[in-house]
Amino acid sequence: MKKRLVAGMLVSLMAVSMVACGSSDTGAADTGDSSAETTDAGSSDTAADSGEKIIVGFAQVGHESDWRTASTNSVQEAFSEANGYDLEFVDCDNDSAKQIEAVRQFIQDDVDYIVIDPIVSTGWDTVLTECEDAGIPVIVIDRTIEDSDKYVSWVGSEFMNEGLASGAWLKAYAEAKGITDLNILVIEGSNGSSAQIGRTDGFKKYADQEGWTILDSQDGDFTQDGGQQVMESYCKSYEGKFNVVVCQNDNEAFGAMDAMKAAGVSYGVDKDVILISFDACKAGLEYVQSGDINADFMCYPLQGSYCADIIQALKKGEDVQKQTFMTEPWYVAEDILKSITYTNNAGKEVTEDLIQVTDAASQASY
Ligand code: GYE
Repeated sequence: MKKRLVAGMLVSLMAVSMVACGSSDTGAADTGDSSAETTDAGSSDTAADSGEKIIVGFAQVGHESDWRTASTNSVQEAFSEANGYDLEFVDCDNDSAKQIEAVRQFIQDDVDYIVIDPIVSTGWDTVLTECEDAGIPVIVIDRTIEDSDKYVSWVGSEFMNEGLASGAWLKAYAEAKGITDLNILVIEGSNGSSAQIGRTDGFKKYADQEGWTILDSQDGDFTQDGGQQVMESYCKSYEGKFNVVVCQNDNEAFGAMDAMKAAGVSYGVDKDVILISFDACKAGLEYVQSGDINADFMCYPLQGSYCADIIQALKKGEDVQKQTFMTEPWYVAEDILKSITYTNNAGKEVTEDLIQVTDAASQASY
């Protein structure tokens, strides 16, 4: 396909027909605009209909977590040859320089569209300007770019709301259990990623407001090894001093559980430590169900079909919306709180259900 067709195409912020899929309990697009027309994700025309392959370059973050594996699979499925695409996939191994290089290579290769899941949220304007000059539309998925708007559309999660929800849940849970003194250790995700920034800031807002003590907050790089190493050192430095551990993704939580087990610290429902996690992948939800993780805040990774729908819309010369948010449920181990109410990042007070994990819920996850 000749990409120059799309050069100069108007990309509007206005609500237009876009995508939405899934059920409310597994993640879905939230257009944030009730007037937006929606269609089932994946129902759009495939590129195969037109005969010519659409070349897409995808600069993926890496392979650090269950979330990431699901994301990669979702994009590879959406941009399969059978669907009429030729996908250039680059695993950037959590290396920002490598990711910028991958994007420059896509420009050299004259791809039709570039998809980026940005490892970090800054440092993008120069290379995105190069994409723009080459007339190649860029679609951003998952993490956000904060220092450039030279992309046509972004699909992902409101990480700040995930962090705020975790804080709102901990406040309500501690009250319900009569726990007054919260001493918290945080294992952060990869530093400088918008997922880490949003989850950290959202949770910290509650910690500041409620006067909780955050004893320490270190980078576990969203990996199981990272979570284990940080937790091993926490168990030594803060022995007997903490009763909450917040892991910014499930894989870190798996590592942290191993480290706590080895140090003789118990975690989960009515144990020494309240354990909070994010992602709610299948294995994560199984640990919520068994009571090892107290609460898990879902982040929905299956964004490939949304992305393909955006490309199909661009190809037809249609406007696309600048942002599409995933809708994400919150999962808990116990049936003691039905919902949480908090003020979200848009300044709106929302009440959201807490879902007690069942076999069906964990098996339905990614
Ligand atoms: O939470 C984590 C992954 O960017 C939302 O990256 C994503 C995060 C996800 O490695 O597991």
